Amino acid sequence: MKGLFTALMCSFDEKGQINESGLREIIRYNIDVMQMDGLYVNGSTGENFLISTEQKKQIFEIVKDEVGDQVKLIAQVGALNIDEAVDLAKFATDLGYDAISAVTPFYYKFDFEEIKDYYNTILESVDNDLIIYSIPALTGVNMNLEQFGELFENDKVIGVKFTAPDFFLLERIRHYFPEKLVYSGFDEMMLSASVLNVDGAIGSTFNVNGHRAKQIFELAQSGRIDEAREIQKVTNDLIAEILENGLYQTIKEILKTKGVDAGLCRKPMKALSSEGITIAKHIGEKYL
Ligand code: MN9
Repeated sequence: MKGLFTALMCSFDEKGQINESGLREIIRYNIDVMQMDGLYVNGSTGENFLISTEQKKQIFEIVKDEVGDQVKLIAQVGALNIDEAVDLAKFATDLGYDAISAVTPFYYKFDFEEIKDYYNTILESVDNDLIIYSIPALTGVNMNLEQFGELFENDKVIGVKFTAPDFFLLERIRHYFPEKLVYSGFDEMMLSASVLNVDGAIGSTFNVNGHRAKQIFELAQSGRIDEAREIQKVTNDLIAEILENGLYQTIKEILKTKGVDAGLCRKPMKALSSEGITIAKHIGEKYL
């Protein structure tokens, strides 16, 4: 389960329905061209919080069908409706997903006991390993070292997708829990996380920039930091331009220039203007 996982995108049509052939093309591109070690399915980048339970299941099915056992698969099942989270966890486990992952429950400012109960409820219902998805900037949920430690006491909690700029906490987690899997979640901070010996990374920009991401990770692992920094610099020039133009929309537009039918984003995410499309194409030509 170590290595680089693409935070998989999904192709949607103008009506917001899943474009199955487009989704399959995104998957193939990530495996065959980007050479990713695995896919993280139905995370933020997959627009998970904008789609129905049925669509989530459909995506889990299509991905497993396309991938088989070619690369590792992680199913993000977290949801505010705990019954839905359990249902999705069972569904993905039955399909053969290598692990599940669940975002910390958000919106209602749950206390830690409630967060722990949420994870235990999901874990008691399935025979699968779980990776915590921590992304405080979007969820408002900040867990400290002791709280991560408490969740890690359950052997089925095998790791964390750490999407935060808190390198003090990341280093402490790495130090105290060497047996757990720690994934870097912010692509623009990947080198800093890699230096702290994370086991892998999960990222949206790997859909198009997977080669550089892999170089950064491997160079950092072999201690070639100067070279890794150069590649992180170019990567961050790219990410800055992508963020400026609209994160997921721009990645999809770049995928289209590679012949991948990445489709549109779901509402309320807006479509790129014609100027935005031109900018996206230029970004792709310049960096990819
Ligand atoms: O899953 C992604 N997080 C979100 C990881 O999209 C919320 C990251 O890959 C970011 O998209 C990326 C750009 O900030 O680092």
